Amino acid sequence: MPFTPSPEVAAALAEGKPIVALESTIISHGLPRPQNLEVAREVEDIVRDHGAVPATIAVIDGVVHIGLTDDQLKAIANRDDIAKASSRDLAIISASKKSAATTVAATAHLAALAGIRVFATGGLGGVHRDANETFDESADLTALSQLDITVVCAGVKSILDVAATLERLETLAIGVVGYKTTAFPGFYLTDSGFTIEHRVESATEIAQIIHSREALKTNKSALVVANPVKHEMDRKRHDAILKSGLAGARKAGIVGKAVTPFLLEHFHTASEGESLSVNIEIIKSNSALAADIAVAKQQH
Ligand code: PSU
Ligand code: MN
Repeated sequence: MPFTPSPEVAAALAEGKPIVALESTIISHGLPRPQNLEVAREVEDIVRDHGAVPATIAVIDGVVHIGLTDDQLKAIANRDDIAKASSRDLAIISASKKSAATTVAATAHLAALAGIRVFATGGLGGVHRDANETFDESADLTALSQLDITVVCAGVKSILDVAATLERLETLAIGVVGYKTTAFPGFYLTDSGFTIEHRVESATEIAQIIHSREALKTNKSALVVANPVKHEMDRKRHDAILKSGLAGARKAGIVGKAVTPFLLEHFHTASEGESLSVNIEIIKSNSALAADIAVAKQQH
């Protein structure tokens, strides 16, 4: 096997039990210490409480782990040598026996490799606001255009160009449904100002869509379930922090994969924790819904 499942995940794979993949970049590069470890543990418990098995994915000392022990979760949360790996980095990190947290792109790739079809994250990567100059578009989008997986997220991060990202999702044949909404969520904000065509009301309905994707063979690309956060950030504050963050990133010459962690960290500091608690609520709520979908999918 090209990966090492945790005992819990190995048993679930063997018995065909519902499993939810969880990404680790959020833990290493998206949330500050010590909350990152607390949240990583809580999210796994939420998945278990909803009847599914959590599979947090990461590469540690060259080994691809699908499902982490508590010591491995600690390593991802606290070690200083944890890189941020997208799909293109996986083989390089693994062959050189290094360690990395996995982005949405890399986590989705490894989850699909292990046969896990439901995945929870915070917010997807997408097209950055100045992409016409920088060409900065997250590899999350291209990865999801090639994988049979359902990703639960709070839309795309509000630091991005949401309109452009929605256009790219359409081009890449990545399906989008709104969970109890037709307003596309904006991560920290409940409504990004853009509409989605398809609204779903329940995990069962999403499970039916997953089966229909398989029957119609439109499952070569991912399905995005957009789940809006209930308690959004103060909008004025959000917009002001975003503006100063974008200017700060430009001034500091932040480029490439450092952009997203820089902006998230700026939000958490400048909002004095408001964005952090919204981010945590997002991850928890998405994990609960992903578990419900994984369970409903098994019952059909
Ligand atoms: N959602 C969060 N926090 C995060 C991320 C998502 O709430 O840190 C991460 C995901 O791993 C996603 C990555 O894949 O940000 C996108 O990074 P980039 O824009 O460099 O592709
Ligand atoms: Mn990027």
